[in-house]
Amino acid sequence: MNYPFEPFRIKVVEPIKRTSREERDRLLREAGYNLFHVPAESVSIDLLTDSGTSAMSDSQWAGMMLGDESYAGSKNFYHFETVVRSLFGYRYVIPTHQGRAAEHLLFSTVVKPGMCVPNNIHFDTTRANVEYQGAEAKDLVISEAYDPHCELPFKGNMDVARLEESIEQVGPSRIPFAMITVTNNSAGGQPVSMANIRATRQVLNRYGIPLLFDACRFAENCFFIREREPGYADIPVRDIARELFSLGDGCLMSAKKDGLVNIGGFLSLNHERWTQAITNMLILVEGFPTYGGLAGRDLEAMARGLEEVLDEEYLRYRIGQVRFLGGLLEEGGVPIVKPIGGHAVYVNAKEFLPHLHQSQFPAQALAVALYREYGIRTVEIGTVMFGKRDPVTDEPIYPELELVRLAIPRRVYTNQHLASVAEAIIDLHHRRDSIGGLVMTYEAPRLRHFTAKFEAEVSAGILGPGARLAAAPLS
Ligand code: PLI
Repeated sequence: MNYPFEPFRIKVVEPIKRTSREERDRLLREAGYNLFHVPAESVSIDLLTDSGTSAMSDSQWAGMMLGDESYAGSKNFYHFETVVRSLFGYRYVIPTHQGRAAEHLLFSTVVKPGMCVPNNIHFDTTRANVEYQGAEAKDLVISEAYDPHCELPFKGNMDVARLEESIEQVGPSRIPFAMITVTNNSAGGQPVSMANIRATRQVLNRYGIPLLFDACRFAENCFFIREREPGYADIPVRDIARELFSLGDGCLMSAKKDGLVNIGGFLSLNHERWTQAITNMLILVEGFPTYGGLAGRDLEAMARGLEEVLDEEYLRYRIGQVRFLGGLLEEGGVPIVKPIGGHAVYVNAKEFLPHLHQSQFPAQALAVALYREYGIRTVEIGTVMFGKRDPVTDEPIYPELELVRLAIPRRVYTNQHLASVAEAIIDLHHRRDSIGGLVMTYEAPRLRHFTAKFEAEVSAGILGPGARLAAAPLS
């Protein structure tokens, strides 16, 4: 397997604590089988998220020491503003402490009850923030995105025909803006093509609807455009990004992904009236407009991270590392979503555990078994995260995809770490029949995956799901 050279040397290391299977079994029971409640210290390899988990560069750490912590007019804000304007091209720049704060500010000022916000697929916090305003969050990704086997270069694309149909149905006056999420996190980290964004823009133009990007993983998306879209092979990723954002009216971004920082986000818009309303709300809930809930040093690290992420050698390594893990799993016969995405490999839990029905939370059961057996933490993207109940009949509604996401933090793990992860998952796949289901015993009204609690199904045996598996150390 060809593995790209890491374009950095490691200067600071953090020891990994090893735990026993018995300890992990106890921690799982204490956590109600919810991996968000397992202490990070007791995780060997943490693939829960690529968000806020990046290793910063020496330049970013040096920038942290240059933090200007003035309440108003910090020099780091002006640097940050210049970088964001030059990369994204929009007039106004509003810092926030993370992505969902930007979502809340935008939706609470612009979206009203009864409105509808289309997107290729809304991320969970985006959907929750739209719904919190009494509006509908509509997912309009192409249907192939729901087929884990379908290999398309741009499987995150918007279904432009369905978008137009939806606008006709809902009425343009009830759509304050449409969104495109790059890359499309919820269905496999799949990219969106420039041609699709242009086509989306054309439809929206006909109805006078603005287009905003969820730009969390914009650099990874632009790298895929360079690799896969005809006509872009010789265009620098930075220029591809400029072209992409020129097709929109603004963006919001959790910089905890492609900003290469541990905290931070922003909104950048052309719309003056929206910016005024958002700024007023920002002062109420986040802070003064030149820091937006962050320290000056955080703004500096973010400004530097946004520049670094466009380094093409870094992006080749980044996408290549994710592909390396996906390739090993595929060779080992583990069912994964194809093609392999930008920031994560997604294991298809429906095929990994065909003996479990979605009502038994197969992806959660698989994530639990992976932690119990090997200390690897992953995240469920399936019935726990996206399942709901019919408001009339109270019957459960299951999502089409039942996935376990192995999200790779940026610049954190080596290929040997990932080879060990692959070995563990392949081993678990050989013993998959012994993994039992789960019963949900507590759920919050929104974003239930963060706080849900589970018990092992009685049929899974008194020791819980996966309990019949023999302990196998992570090599
Ligand atoms: O975690 P935040 O609040 O900084 O960002 C929210 C957010 C918005 N959009 C998208 C596409 C995301 O992926 C996202 C956060 N993602 C997380 C936490 C993840 O684990 O994927």
